[in-house]
Amino acid sequence: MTSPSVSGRGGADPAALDPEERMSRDELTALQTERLQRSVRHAAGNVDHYRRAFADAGIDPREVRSLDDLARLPLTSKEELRQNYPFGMFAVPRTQVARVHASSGTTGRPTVVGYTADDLTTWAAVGARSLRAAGVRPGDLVHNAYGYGLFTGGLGAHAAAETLGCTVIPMSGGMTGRQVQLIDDLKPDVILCTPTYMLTIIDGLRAAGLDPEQTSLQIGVFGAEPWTPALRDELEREAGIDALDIYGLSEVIGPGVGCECIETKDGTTLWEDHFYPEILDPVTGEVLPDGELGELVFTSLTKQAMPVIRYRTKDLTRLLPGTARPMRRMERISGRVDDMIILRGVNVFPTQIEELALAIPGLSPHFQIHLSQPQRMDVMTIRVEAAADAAAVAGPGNTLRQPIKDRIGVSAEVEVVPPASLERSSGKLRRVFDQRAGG
Ligand code: DLL
Repeated sequence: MTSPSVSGRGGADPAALDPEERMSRDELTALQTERLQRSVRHAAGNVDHYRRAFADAGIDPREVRSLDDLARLPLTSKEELRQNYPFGMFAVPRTQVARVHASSGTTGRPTVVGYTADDLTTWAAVGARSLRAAGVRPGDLVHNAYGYGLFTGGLGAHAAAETLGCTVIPMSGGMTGRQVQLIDDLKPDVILCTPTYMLTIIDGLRAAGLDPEQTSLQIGVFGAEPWTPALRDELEREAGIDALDIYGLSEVIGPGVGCECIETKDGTTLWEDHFYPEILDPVTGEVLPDGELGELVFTSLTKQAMPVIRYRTKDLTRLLPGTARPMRRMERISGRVDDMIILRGVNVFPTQIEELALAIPGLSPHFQIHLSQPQRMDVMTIRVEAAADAAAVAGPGNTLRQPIKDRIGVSAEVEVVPPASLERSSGKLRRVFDQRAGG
């Protein structure tokens, strides 16, 4: 599924890579093992939660010698981080914490994460490594439209680009008209934002009478929400850019846990020298072999302020062998366990709808999924905008209903709505609106 480079940019010069990116699997395993031992002792020695969890599981942290021993350690959930709100998971005194971020919990308390000055350096380094993998080069002008503030995207991507040696435009999200103007005036090479916000920027360029394909932009590094290869094709075609996938989460470090490499565009290479991945069966908690679909779990190997041991991300993916780098890749996230819709017993992810809607010429990628329960029966209604240039509005809706039935196995109502009528977001987009009892 490798799509060719649109911008003509290729992979990084091997001499520019970090030594860890070129390590053989054996060298990497040795480094991971040594770092794992240190990280486990650091967590168990300095965080009450881990001290207790290890004791409850009857594990002496000094017994953790190999990567295989990891499977014996207790898992960590977001709920446990919440229970230790705000600073209970820190392994260093608060005065040594240089910065905090918080992830916006959709319900209840947010999760606070912290970084020492060294952690911030590590984060900027893996972020710079990510952007370099995506084809960004020192000297590039980078338009950063991830939100600045407690959200990890803006400041994380900012430090990554600066560390790589780029010139950064700290736009943050929102004020699309202004984003469009600055893209036209400053002529950035690279844009960083969520993939759905890039769609909004493309619409904004058009509304301003500009041709999105003709801007100065060559590369977009998109993440923070699930998106599909079909949306990559759309963004590449509409904006004339290479569109690369960057992954991360606040609890593990932020953007830059892994990133796609421009020379292969075949899934996110995970920076395994800092974050050790496992895939679990989300129900039984059993570790699954590489290649199997399950919940992604990370153990931090170098973090000081807030080490995480076997943290359950709730993201569903599979681990794949390395290609552009010896480190392993993961397949695009198909969705979060939380976002999975269970409709009359069938599991549905918004990414499946995205893929099918994008295959129909008269439809746009802007859609919402509404779930309701008239007469106690679950009903899924897809509200999707017609493409701006669609001749007929009613026709394409019918053409979406059938592939949903054939490919996903559920019946859905499809309402085609006028262009630009659905809500946009400058950050993570909400796709699912569940009005069912208990939804
Ligand atoms: O969204 C980190 C980030 C910022 C990544 C900017 C990339 C770019 P959180 O707000 O803590 O951190 O949300 C983390 O977002 O567990 C996934 O569910 C989702 N996510 C992040 N990147 C991707 C991606 C940031 N590339 C949660 N594909 C994660 C799919 C993603 N989902």
